[in-house]
Amino acid sequence: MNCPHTAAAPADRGAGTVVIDPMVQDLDGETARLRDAGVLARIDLLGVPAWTVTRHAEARQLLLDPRLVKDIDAWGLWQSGVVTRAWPLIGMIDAGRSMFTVDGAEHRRLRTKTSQALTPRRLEAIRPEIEKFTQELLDALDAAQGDDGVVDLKAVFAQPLPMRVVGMLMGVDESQHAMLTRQYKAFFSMLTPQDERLSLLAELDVFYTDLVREKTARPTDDLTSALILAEEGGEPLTEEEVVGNLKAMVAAGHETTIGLVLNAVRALLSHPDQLRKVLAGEVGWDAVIEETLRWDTPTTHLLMRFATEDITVGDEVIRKGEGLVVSYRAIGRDIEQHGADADAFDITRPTRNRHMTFGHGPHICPGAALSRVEAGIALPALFTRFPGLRLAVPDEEITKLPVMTQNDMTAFPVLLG
Ligand code: STR
Repeated sequence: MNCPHTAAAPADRGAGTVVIDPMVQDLDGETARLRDAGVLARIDLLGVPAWTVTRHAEARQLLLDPRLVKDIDAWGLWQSGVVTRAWPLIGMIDAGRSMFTVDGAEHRRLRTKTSQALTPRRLEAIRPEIEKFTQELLDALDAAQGDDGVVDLKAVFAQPLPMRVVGMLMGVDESQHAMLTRQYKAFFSMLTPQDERLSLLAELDVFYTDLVREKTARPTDDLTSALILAEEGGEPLTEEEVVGNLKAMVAAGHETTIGLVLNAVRALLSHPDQLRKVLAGEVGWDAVIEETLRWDTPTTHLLMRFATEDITVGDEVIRKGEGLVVSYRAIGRDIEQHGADADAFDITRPTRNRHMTFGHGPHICPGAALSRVEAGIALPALFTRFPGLRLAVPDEEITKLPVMTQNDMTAFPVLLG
């Protein structure tokens, strides 16, 4: 088999392998194929074989299993040199030492301060600022309408809002936001040549290292400064660890909430009966947010964990050294968990809060509460300001970006009404 990204041809993919489409032409079809391929499915990621878990119950169990680790050195295909830094998805795994890549006691050490800073109670303190950013961006939307009245809700609203919020939390100056948005767009896009991706990652490393050095010299009241300062009687994080956490939080905080806000708007506009119920106050915005998280997950596939021993799941065995992806989009559509109509968007669904979109276990998303606060402010504010909001093109014309791990729209053209 011809595989341009890896040093050698991967092992036989087997008949049941689902090839993950880098161009994301048919996300719903792919999600259904994954579900049909079994609880544990074989997938192909640009020529690299892996397992993925497609069901809620089994994913929950695997996410608690200490035999699965995030350390890339536990990956057989990496040890043998089959997968190298030339593989376009390597930046999703080999991302430096941080809470995203370390397990066990060290992981708790890397993560504690971040999770403490992002509790619902602590987030109440920044709610007024998020509300202010939201109002400013609503003004910007109004001002950005073209002669035809069309404006891109993604570029003008959904994308800058989470960037401002995570920038404020981490102490990243606003003058850098456009640069970061551009770099992450190129990082995630499969159209970016790998040498460019590697050099932009190196540039980001320099940027974040400079920021950490600046905050070390002149600490402020942001989370980056808090990460630098040692815990009472504790071991301080190293510069590399602070940089790793900062990178992970900016990337995650920025990218995923864009999807949550846009996917919710899209779902409501294509289900006007449900939008009416929300606007009439019959169903809360929290229900919209949770059902959107379940039905149209911002993260399609989360890369990757590695088995340190053979792990049996039903009839299949994840062999020691093999990689496991978690396919959150398929998991949200699990019929056993959500019923036979799992493919339907329904804000009154009884199981809408029982999704696993933020993960489970030690690595469960530390930003979950933040994303709920952001979406909980942005969505009602948007529909209050623009009650006649509607899509400027037929829903079928909305396209996905060529991003293998995220559910990311190219643009979301609307008329403000
Ligand atoms: C991007 C590149 C980087 O420098 C650091 C990280 C670590 C956190 C990752 C992030 C990555 C990609 C997006 C992730 C995020 C954690 C949650 C987020 C996977 C690899 C999503 O679920 C989209």
